[in-house]
Amino acid sequence: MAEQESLEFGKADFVLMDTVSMPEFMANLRLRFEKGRIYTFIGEVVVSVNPYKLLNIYGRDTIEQYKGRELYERPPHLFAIADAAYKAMKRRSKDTCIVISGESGAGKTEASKYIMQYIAAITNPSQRAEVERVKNMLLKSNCVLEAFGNAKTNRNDNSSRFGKYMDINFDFKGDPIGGHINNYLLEKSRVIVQQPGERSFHSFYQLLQGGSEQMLRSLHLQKSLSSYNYIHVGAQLKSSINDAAEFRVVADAMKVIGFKPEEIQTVYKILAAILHLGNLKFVVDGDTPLIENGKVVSIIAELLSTKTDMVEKALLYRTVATGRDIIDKQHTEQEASYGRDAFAKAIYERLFCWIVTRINDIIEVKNYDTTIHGKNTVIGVLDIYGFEIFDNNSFEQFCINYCNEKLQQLFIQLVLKQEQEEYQREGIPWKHLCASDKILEFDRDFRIRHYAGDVVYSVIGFIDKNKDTLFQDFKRLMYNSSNPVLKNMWPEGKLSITEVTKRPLTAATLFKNSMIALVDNLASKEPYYVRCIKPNDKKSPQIFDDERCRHQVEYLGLLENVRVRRAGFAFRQTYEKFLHRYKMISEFTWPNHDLPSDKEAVKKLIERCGFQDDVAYGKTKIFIRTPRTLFTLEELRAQMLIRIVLFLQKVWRGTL
Ligand code: AOV
Ligand code: MG
Repeated sequence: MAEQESLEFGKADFVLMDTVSMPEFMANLRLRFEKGRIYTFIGEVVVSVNPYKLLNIYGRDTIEQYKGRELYERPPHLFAIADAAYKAMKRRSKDTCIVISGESGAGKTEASKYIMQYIAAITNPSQRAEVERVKNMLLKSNCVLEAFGNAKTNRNDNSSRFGKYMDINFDFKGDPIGGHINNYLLEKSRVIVQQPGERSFHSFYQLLQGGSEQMLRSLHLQKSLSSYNYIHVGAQLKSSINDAAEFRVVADAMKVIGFKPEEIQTVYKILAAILHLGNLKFVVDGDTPLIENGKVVSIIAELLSTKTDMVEKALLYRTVATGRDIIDKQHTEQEASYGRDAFAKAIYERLFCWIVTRINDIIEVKNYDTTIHGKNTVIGVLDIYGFEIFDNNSFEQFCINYCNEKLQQLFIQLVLKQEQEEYQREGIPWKHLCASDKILEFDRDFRIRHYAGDVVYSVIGFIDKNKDTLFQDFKRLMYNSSNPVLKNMWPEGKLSITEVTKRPLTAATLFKNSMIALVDNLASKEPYYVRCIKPNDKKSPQIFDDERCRHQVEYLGLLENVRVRRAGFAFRQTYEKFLHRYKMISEFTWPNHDLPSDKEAVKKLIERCGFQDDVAYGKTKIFIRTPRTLFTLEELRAQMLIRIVLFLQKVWRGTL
């Protein structure tokens, strides 16, 4: 049980509810939210409600309170979970992972950043320069990835449009020595079009608002956002983020991480080339499409370090092999527009993947010899795009929601499995419990009953996005760029038309495979969970929308989680810690016991209080079934402490 805060803040652990019911769960969640207590435990799971305001609970003093403490010793907090994952990794050399889930805007990304800050703050006490460097890079990589992978959506002003799994590697001392990022399917369609009220990726606005006049001039850009077709929908939106200031922060971060000046320059050139591509117009002359604004083609060619006529050719023709002949087939206007957009999306996606690869090159563990230094262990932090339902849901929402579906299944499996394993380890019999499995149902109009709600998917563009065709000509164009940074991003452009025979896997297949690998990876580690809840749809710190919250509690399976936890034993503690807290209750254990083991002493204490039917004795831990027993123990302890204090006062005054 979490250290008891005053009851006015509600129950710090849902397993301590008097009855496991939705009304009681919601009343506790609401009370805690209103009192600014946004975190609550369910055993070892942290439930978090987005406060939508800055809370003074992440500072150095709070970090100190959690450092090295057991999960239950302090009030619920992300830091308690981070510390538990860190301790398991350090003490037991276990690879652990922290899985953060919840719907879009529920607070996953913020949670992942606080967790990383915590880990950075509690490690490297000896201030080794190399470890400090690694920590700094791990933290700095976040803002670069957010600039290129996050965007304002109607659900969240800083919505992650890619999935991120980050491993942090630790040496035998428990200090970070490197890391690795896996990124999952970026929502690249956003590069060319956004829904009303949404923006493209932050990076475009940052460049236009924050780039110096001289830089913009060299990129042939002007500050006015609405001049660019690809971003004009979101151009008028007021952002809660200061794009110009962020531009400088991101540029600085790229420098600190170790991006070379020519690499940073290429990043800006690619962004500019994409904006210009969006302004390209095709006109039809007879059957032949032509480019209306030829000047733009030469700007794109200059930015991508290639030739104008080659860009033009790639936009208007595609090379096809018919038998032994190779011919240039002219596009229709529709094909040319499709090709242009596919190219813009592809170069942005390639840029994003390249940024991740570069960060990985730099932060990857180097020169670590396990034969000398011992095992190198890992904590993984998963922050993925949350479940989302928009007015118009397409292929991207399908993938995002599929991903959340997989994670939910994993949660159900692992929470049960973990509980089962703990009992087996401790030699306590386990009764099998069924969690309510939620299975996908398809009916014909692409309505899918997800665990978090029904979603209707629009079929328009679905197949195209899944096929994700990019004409080979664009790949060759990029491979032949005289800018080596760009060329390196497109190695497959090396292949000639006759060598490209294999049909590429569809986007959905690639995504599915990456999700299977992710789930296998998570399942091989010891998991810790943060379950995030969004209190309202207005981004307001004041509103606790009962209906919205209840829905999330339902689909996240939190009530089942409490039941699983309580069906077994609500509370467990090592014998040593248990005695430390309760030994004053019994004359057999106070001030010290003379029994052969702590386990025997705990048995004696429990029998003395008459709770023997409500507990089980594991190998190293005592398990208590009902919270009532725990409360009574707490009450007895409090009474004894008062008596001890009174006794000591009398001794002190000499009145005994
Ligand atoms: P998400 O990661 O879960 O959504 P975020 O972590 O981006 O959601 O949170 C959304 C916004 O809520 C943030 O930009 C903050 O303004 C606010 N917020 C979240 N957590 C906190 C906190 N602990 N303290 C203060 N404000 C917070 V998505 O990426 O859309 O699924 O794909
Ligand atoms: Mg996010």
